[in-house]
Amino acid sequence: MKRILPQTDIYGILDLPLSNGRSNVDVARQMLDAGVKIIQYRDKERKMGVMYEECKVIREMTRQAGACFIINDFSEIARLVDADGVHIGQEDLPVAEMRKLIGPDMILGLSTHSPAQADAAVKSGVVDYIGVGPLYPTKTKKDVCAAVGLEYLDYVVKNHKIPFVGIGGVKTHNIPDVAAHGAKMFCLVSAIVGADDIAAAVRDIRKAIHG
Ligand code: 3NM
Repeated sequence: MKRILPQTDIYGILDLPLSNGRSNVDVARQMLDAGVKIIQYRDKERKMGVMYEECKVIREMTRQAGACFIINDFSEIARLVDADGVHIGQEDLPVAEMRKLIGPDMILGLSTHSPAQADAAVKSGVVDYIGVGPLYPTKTKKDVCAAVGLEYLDYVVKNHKIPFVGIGGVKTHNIPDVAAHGAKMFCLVSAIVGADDIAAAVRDIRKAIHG
């Protein structure tokens, strides 16, 4: 059956180097306990075997919590652990090829950084949601372009119906601006995984989103 990205306010992404010494499993546990309903496993450095073992555990945790589990880049791990989807970037495999690898039912997400990339993602017919960013400067993603600003968000809101998540330098204090430009789903990486108290950070973020 086709899997669907939940309509939810916070899209969580794991990032080990920013997690203050806590493991991905530990951070995922705290995010799930705080009620985060989408978790993406994103690791650019470690060995496949390590990632696989962690993803197996996080898959089980997300399933029990009724949360969606997305894996960045590694479709083979996603298939092996039965993740709900895969997220890729502009320089990864073409989305049509990735769709062939993961089959029709898994969720496919794509990072986009410009109107042309959003148009292409929608036109492909195989992408289920897009990342829209980086809205503000960020150091979390190493190879990403400079901040694209809220104009790009405006373009997506005005021209496309595809689900999207606003990302990149989003913090509690700028959420009202991002929301005012039409975002409904927000991804904050360092602001969540780097927080001393993840539950409190998620509560504050929700207050900023919902007023
Ligand atoms: N993707 P932080 S920006 C993973 O624009 C990622 O596609 C981006 O981290 C994109 O909330 C980003 O710490 C990192 O700024 C976002």
